[in-house]
Amino acid sequence: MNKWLFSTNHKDIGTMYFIFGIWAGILGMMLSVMIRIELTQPGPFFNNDQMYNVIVTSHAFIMIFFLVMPIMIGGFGNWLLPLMIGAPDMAFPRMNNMSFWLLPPSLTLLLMSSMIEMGAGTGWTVYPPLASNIAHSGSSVDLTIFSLHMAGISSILGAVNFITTVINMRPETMSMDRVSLFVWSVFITAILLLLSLPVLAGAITMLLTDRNINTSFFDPSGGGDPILYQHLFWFFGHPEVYILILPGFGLISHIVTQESGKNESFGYIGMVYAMMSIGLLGFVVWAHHMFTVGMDVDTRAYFTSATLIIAVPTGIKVFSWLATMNGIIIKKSVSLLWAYGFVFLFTMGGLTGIILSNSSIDLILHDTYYVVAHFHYVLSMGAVFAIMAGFAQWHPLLMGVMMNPKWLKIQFSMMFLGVNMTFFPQHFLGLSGFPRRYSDYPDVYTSWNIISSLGSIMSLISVLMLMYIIWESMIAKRMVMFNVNNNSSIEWFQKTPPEEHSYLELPMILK
Ligand code: HAS
Ligand code: CU
Repeated sequence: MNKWLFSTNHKDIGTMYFIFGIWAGILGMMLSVMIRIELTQPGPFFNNDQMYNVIVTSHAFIMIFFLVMPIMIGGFGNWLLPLMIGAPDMAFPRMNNMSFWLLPPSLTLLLMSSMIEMGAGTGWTVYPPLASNIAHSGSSVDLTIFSLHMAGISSILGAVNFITTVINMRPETMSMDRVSLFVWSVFITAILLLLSLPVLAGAITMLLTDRNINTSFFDPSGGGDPILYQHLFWFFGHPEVYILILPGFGLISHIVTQESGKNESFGYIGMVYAMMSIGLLGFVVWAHHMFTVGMDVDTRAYFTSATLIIAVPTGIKVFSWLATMNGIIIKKSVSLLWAYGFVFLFTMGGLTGIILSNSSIDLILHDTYYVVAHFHYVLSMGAVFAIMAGFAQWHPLLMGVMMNPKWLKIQFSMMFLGVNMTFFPQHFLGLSGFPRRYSDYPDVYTSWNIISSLGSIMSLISVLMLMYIIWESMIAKRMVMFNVNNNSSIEWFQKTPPEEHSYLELPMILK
């Protein structure tokens, strides 16, 4: 009880983040299956459009705030960052506990919001006037706002903790140009969180007072402006998408370097500056999400150009990963397979982002499935593939046992096919005008929607298979051992190792 509820240990808290994130991930996945069921064929299935929108909204919130962020920053960050900089724990261990325990009540509020009244069918952007009393009376949206407040507090405390840990807890000899790229990525992510979340908090609090105490920040009839909300939201929202991917960049850099048997990543300093530029530029491109609000042409030109520039540092990262892999004898370790998949598919998603950033094209594509395809390539195949790569890489450290590598490769192949089958056709749907957040459509869109839904079933089966593989690894107890004779190798054994004394149990050496 004390070990978990009152834990101040970075590994235990990291483990709790993993369990929480996986649980939330299953929930988010079930919601996505419901979305695909509704869209498998034209005509109503659930026959409740508000409920469909509530499902879409919860799916997005859960995947962003309760799956990707907790696992990447809370799970991998807590577990690996102190180990990588040689610190005994995080800088503020009790605050670390609070960061974690704010999340379960936050998720509970979100779930409660969809059980009462009409639910929050606002999309994760919660734009007024849809999110105002006029279209969402009752308290669902208020509970969603409180949920975001709590998740935001959790993340801000976590960000302060990571920044302080990286600055203050390194050994004196470890200068910042020696720390792992994963440490850099979490450090930069934490700064983005610290600067962007308060703006979201401000925006949703203004919405809360508009809804409940008659202010009119976003209500034109009282002199307010709904576009103001969009600016505030996307000033947070765009940095947020880099918050979701930067720790993944760090995981991938670490895995690619290690599994390629190289001593350091190609262009280490370039990688650091690329992440800093992505973080910085991420704050000056927000209005590429609002090209359709009626901006003047100069503003559109600025936001298009600024957005395009992000392809440069991101290109530096992609080409540096490729250069790091260059010349190796291709080794099909599971984590490297996920990393290959990441580099390929994230780049695809990045390129559709470049297309969307052209404001005149975006006037056509905004709010279509093309956007949905774009962000699922960078998230479902970028962020989630990075998580999978990290999990395959560090599972023996986290759990002390080994998963079945052959089954993991089958699982990778199924997931790779599944997500591409789900999201590639969504580009075609978007290009032919299929709008996002609609529960029904004319016949002409049927074929690609069927293929997309079948793909999602394939991904679902592959995730269930992963759950089975994790369970099997726990009951089969293939021990992972650290070979002391040969410092660089980690080996595993079904029972006991040949020479008892030259092997250490892996979690032991790091505890
Ligand atoms: Fe994005 C919408 C543009 C990266 C996530 N994005 C979203 C949404 C999400 C999201 C969640 O400008 C939907 C939000 C909502 O609910 O409405 N995005 C970009 C651009 C990049 C980008 C330019 N996005 C991400 C990442 C995400 C993410 C990373 C999360 C993990 N995105 C947009 C735009 C919208 C948008 C518009 C609004 C659309 C709308 O209408 O609503 C870049 O950071 C991507 C850079 C990466 C690459 C690939 C590697 C680079 C190489 C270098 C060579 C390439 C060059 C380009 C020189 C570019 C290999 C040449 C161009 C060619 C076509 C060949
Ligand atoms: Cu953006």
